[in-house]
This record gives sequence, C-alpha cells and structure tokens, in this order.
Amino acid sequence: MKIGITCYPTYGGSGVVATELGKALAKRGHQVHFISYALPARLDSMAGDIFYHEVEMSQYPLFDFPLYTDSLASKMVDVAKYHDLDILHVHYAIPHATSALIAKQILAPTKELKVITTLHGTDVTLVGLEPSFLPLVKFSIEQSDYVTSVSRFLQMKTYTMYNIEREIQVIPNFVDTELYVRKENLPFRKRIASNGEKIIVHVSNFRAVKRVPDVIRVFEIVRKSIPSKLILAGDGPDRTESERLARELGLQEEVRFLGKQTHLPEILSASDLMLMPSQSESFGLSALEAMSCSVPVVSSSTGGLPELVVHGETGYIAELGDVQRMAKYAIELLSDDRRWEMFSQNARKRAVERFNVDEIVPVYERLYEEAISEAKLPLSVK
Ligand code: GMT
Repeated sequence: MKIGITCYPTYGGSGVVATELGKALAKRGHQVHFISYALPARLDSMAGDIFYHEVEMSQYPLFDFPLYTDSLASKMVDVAKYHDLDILHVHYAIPHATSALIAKQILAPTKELKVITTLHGTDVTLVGLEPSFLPLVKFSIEQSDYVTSVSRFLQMKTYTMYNIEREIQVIPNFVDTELYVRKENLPFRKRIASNGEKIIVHVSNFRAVKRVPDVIRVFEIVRKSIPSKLILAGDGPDRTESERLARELGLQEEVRFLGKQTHLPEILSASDLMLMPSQSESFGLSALEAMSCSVPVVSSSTGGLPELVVHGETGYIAELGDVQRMAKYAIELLSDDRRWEMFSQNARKRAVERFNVDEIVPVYERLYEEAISEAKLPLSVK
C-alpha cells in the first residue's frame, strides 16, 4: 500500500507513535510518505520505502499568521496525486484532519483518498474543546473515513464531549519490544548511581499536564527511605520551574535533568521505577516504553493510564496529586527485591503480550485494507 502519514514532528507522543508506525509499515513492505513541517524526530532510519515531504510555508506580508492548515492541505494534494496514495493517515486532529479533508475534497473528482484520523489526547480533551476549534474538530471527526483513538478512555471522551455518534475504533499505542528491552550492567547506570542507589525515571515533554513538580516531590519523600537518584528525560515549558524546585529542596546532587534524549532504551534499562503523575494522559506511551524495559510504573489514575498500568501487578496507581501515596508505593517496590522482580516481569510481559508492535501494526493494516476495498466499490453500492 502507499500510505501518507501526517504528524507533529516533535518529541510528543503522537509524533512518536506516527513515526514508529510509518517505520514499521515500511519494514512490512509498504511505501510510506511523511508529510510535515519538519523531519519527524524519531525518523532516524530510512529503512524501507520511506519518503519525507516538507510543507513549504509562504511568508507573504499580508499574512499576519502562518497559514499552515492550507499549506499542509496543498502538500497533501500534491503527494497524494503524484505518488498515488491509497490512504492518508493523520495523527492529532488539529489541524491535520481538517487539512486532510480539504485535500480529499480537492482530489475527489479524480481519485478517492481515504482519510484516517487518529485521536491522541489533548486534541480532544483540551485544545479541541476551545470554542475557536470545537466545531472544526467535531466536523473533522465526523467526516474522516475512519477514526481511531489510542484508548477506551479517549474513545468515550470523544463520544460524550463532542456528541459524536459514528464509530471510533480503539487501537492502543505500541512498542518495539525488541528495541525496548532491558540491558543489564550499563555504564550509564554506574555513572548515575555509583554507590548502587536505585534509579527513578520520568520521561515527558514537561508540559503542565505532566506535573513534573509532583515527580520531584515524590522523589524527595522516597530518598529519605531509599538511597536513590532521579533522572528526568525530555524538555518543555516546566523544565526551568522543575529545576528550581529541585534546587530549592536541596536535591541538585540527586536529580539529573537529561534534556531531550534519543537513547531511551538505555536510559529506561538503567532505571528501577518510572513515575507518571500526569493530570491528563490518554494512554501514556512513555510508561509503555518503560514497561517494555521491565520497569514498573507508579502513575496517577487519570485518563487511559489504568488501561495500561495494572495496579498491584505492573505498578501502582494513585489519585491525581497524591504524592504521599505515590511515594509510599515507590518505597514498597524499591525496598522489596522479590516484589520488584515480580512487577518488573509482569510489566515486560504485559508490554510484549498486549502492546507489541507486531500485534498492533497489523490492526492498522487491516483498517487500511478495509478503507481501500471500500474506495474501490462502484459508486452505486456506496
Ligand atoms: O495530547 C497530547 O498531549 C499530545 C500527544 C503528544 O503528541 O504528545 O500526547 C498524547 O498522545 C500520546 C500518543 O498516543 C499518548 O501516549 C499520550 O498519553 C497523550 N498525551 C496526553 O493525553 C496528555
């Protein structure tokens, strides 16, 4: 199949899922065309038939604001037409689904381009609800040929918040469990925890919804009972404030901010526990990547996290903002080697059995096949 993929090219989870999906599809023999304003961060290999098309932005003086939605739609038309795309799969509704629907309409007289929209999170639960976006998001969800969401939580939120009646299929995030697998005796671990301390990890884009200050407050309690270090990978608006908090609490020697990282399997493999205290999380891809590296997770109970983290088996779930309880759970796990070993194995097993790239990518493939066979039906039976 020839598949166009549009996503945010940054380190956010939707861009990561879209890019990993494109890479996996290319490995399985499909031709994949990424269409975005920059090269997706995780597009680190061009293994297989992968193309990248950059959206050109006009700087015309009359435009006070960049017209990205329009330029993206034009680029989609171009790529779909000249590379004869079968499918356009857009990740994150705003504005990608809208651009895709415009492209679909432009192409309609000559070609039926099927649009699949994957909802990832704040496109539905936060930004999408703003009055300046809501009618467009609702329209885009209703008019896409197929819509998927990354968790049951997000599916239900979309139905209720936008009063949507059409079908939304749940296809969860996935992980390459061969790449994200625990490696032992890493020099990185020895460097961070030279006295054999436990390592707690947090990975995010440091937006307010991730509640990074909660991570630091949980760690402050844990380290009083367990010799430990905290590593934080990623960057974003709350990083400066989080660094300030760590200094204010006198933790600067114990907390290390790594910034944006591409070596996540190594970082996660060196870790004993992940903290994800998010205020909103439709799935929690970083938690899945940690679980795949045999790292148990202590998370908040928000959004789709309970669909991933099994309380008392692969980690623990606490109420949003309850740093005392999260710390208690972390101490319980880190102070009991047998319990940790069991949770660690359970986490890995769940990632491999339920969220493996080899299980989930074929689900997308089947959806594409269904869409294509529908496009081939004569008009009289549609
Ligand atoms: O919705 C967002 O915040 C953006 C998006 C992103 O690009 O980071 O994140 C969402 O998509 C990920 C991949 O599907 C999910 O794993 C994240 O849980 C989700 N983030 C939120 O819901 C906050």
